[in-house]
Amino acid sequence: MAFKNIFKIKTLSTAIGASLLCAATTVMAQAPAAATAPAADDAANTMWMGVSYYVLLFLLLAVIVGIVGKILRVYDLTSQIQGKKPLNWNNIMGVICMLFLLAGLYGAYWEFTIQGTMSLPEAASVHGVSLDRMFMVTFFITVPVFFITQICLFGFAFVYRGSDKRKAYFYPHNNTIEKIWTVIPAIVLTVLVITGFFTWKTITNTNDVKGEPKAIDIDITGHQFQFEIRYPGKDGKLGTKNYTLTTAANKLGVDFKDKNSMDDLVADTIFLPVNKPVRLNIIAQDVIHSVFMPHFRAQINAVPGLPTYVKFTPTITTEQMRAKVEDPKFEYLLYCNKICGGGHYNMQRVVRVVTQAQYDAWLVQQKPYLNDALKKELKMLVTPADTTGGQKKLALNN
Ligand SMILES: [Cu+2]
Repeated sequence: MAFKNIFKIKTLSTAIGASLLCAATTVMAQAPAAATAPAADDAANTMWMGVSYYVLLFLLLAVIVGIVGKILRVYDLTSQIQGKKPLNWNNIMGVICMLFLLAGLYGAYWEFTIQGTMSLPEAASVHGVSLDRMFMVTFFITVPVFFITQICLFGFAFVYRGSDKRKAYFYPHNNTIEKIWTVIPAIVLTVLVITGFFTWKTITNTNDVKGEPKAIDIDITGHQFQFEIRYPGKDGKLGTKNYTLTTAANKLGVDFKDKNSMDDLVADTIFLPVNKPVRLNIIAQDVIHSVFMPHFRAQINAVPGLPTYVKFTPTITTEQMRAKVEDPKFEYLLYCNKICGGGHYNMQRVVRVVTQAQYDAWLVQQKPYLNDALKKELKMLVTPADTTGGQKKLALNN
């Protein structure tokens, strides 16, 4: 359908009718829901009404633009019939281009000043600093290019708009210009991509590096709607898991045939010693979740059946960051950022970066994964009847 047909009277009335129907349905659907819905649903309702509001506003704006166009056309034709000078569409289009440029530049300024203040505080991990550096380099290269090209594009459309006083100069080709705008972006992009590749390589290499301290392994298991946290015990090694061993007491399916599992610990909060490498061993039990720690500039999916890893070294303690952001209640957080179901919004754990001494003191207070209920289930508890035989009964994993 040609664009001009959109404004045919039949199409226009159909669009208005559909919009009114949509508005009425939305309002009617929301009214009883809002009256009965618990407070937690209010945000979702408001959001939904917000979307309908903006869609309708856009349609209204489109209709207004269409009507103004029609009025101008009618005015133009009437003027021509009356023998008056017709409208100068070149001027109108030139002014529209200039207004669009000014509105766009103000929008970009607003983005930088208002949205910019909402950006994250400084990176709190070693690799986060190099990621931020890459971001800033890309930003300082692309932003001037953005402003120059937009100003030239719309500025030229305005300054050199069609006029009876001058004739357009036919300038079909210039090899030098072609070379400049091909070679310079190619070089810049190659440098950015190669730098990015090496940074990415160091981030995704989760193995321990020779000569550097061994990473602390922490087990993170995502399920609807929480992350379970398991720390290695004194041996510093996490025991293996096997999903077929999952029971009510053995929620993570830890395999106790592996001796390393015996002293593993469970925690509610993730404590990390500052300046020590940490490796998160990640998996999901139901749907895809994601382990997202924006302050450490780290994110990786938690996938059922596919272990993923993320290794990083925190560099700023929670206390130091509280002072930096001037918020005594600041906490680093680990969020799920995959929309994984109804309780997704609340799927998070506090991450606290502390000194080595604070970490050691905290770790000894954590409860063992192998608790009494699990020992009972695995028939590892020694009952008086067992002791008479002088042998401990140990039936692992049934
Ligand atoms: Cu999730």
